[in-house]
Amino acid sequence: MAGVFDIDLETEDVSDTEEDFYDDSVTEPDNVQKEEVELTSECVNRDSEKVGPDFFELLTVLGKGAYGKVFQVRKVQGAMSGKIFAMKVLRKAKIVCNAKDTAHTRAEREILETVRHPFIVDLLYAFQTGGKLYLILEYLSGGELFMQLEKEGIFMEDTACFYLGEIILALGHLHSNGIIYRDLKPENIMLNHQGHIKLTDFGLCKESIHDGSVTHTFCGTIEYMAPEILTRSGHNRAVDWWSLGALMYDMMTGSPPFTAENRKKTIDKILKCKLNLPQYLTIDAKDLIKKLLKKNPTQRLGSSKADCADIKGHPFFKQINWGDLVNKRVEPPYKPQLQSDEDVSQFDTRFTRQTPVDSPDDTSLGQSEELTFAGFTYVAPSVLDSLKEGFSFEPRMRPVRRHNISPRTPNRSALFKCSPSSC
Ligand code: ISQ
Repeated sequence: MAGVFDIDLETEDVSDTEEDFYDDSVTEPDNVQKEEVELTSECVNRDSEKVGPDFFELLTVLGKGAYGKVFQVRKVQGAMSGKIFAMKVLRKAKIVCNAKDTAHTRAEREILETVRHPFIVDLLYAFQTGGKLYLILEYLSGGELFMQLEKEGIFMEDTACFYLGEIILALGHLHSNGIIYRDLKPENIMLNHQGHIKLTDFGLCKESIHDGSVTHTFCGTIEYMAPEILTRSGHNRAVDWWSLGALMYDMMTGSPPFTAENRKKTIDKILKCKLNLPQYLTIDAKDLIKKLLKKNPTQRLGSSKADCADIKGHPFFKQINWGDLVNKRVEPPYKPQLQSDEDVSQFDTRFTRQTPVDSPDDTSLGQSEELTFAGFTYVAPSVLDSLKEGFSFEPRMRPVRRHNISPRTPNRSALFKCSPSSC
């Protein structure tokens, strides 16, 4: 999880052309009686929303990593009681060991507070105990996009076009806020209950071991990483467009563009191998992949000041109405088959079968370490709004179709790998 977001220090202005998300043309009728209530985060915290671990009932384990766990939880007190969330729990002691991870944890919390976008996960609360940090995020019952891809094998081009379009809008929004996502990969792309994309950072810290070698510095998935990240030769937001190209290739062929039997060889291929594109792709798809997977970032599509606008204008996306897409007026290609708001059928049973336990950890850190996490606590403006409006959540029932999910095999399509002759 750490190491996912970068604050881009470039000061150039990347205009965000999709600020019209959500239709606010609906105005309140004049005859609605309104009571003015002033709500600040202090009064919410004092009266009803001094949120802590006890406010959440653990339901299911959704994922695990070196730094902690993600649970499905139900809020059992205060505002939004009964509603289902995802709760990401991080151990402070593991994070403070590494200055970089501390900075990244902070960055994640701050970025999720700042960045609101239809295709980026929503942060509702953040709080801490002596030993742990908690992030309460919207629950994304559709699971990982790549679970869907595993089921399908490959996506048809119009399906890939929809998902890539939503991802481009999310990345463009991050870039316009000076943020580089840097770690776009299948595990971080999830679906909500309707089947829309949500970028999350579910990796639970994949970047903690540094032994000086390129191979071991990156502990998570490296197949989607841009060459300039792997060589640590300095990077900018163009790295996200490389990763998008790698994802696009994966969606349409069944595996990432550069793969090998071990990490070192995979890195070698990313750095040196010529791209091999299967014949069955359309001319537009091939052209876009080629332009995104340019090893030299200055030649890569999306690297200009126009950023995502250059990609959105590519013929591969000619059918997309970007205004409709950002406002979720385009029907997703797959609607997750869910029984209820609590359904975890789209998550890996290796996790969901475990008994959920958030082990008590009230270890006190030293004063300076504690300062590291000062200001972590957070209540989202949307939570304050919901209190104002007397929010209530009715459980929704949905039709059911249970799937037998098979793990995605790395050699799902070994057909189009780069051959030694193309290196
Ligand atoms: C939301 N729902 C399920 C799992 C999640 C993991 C990480 C971030 C948000 C999530």
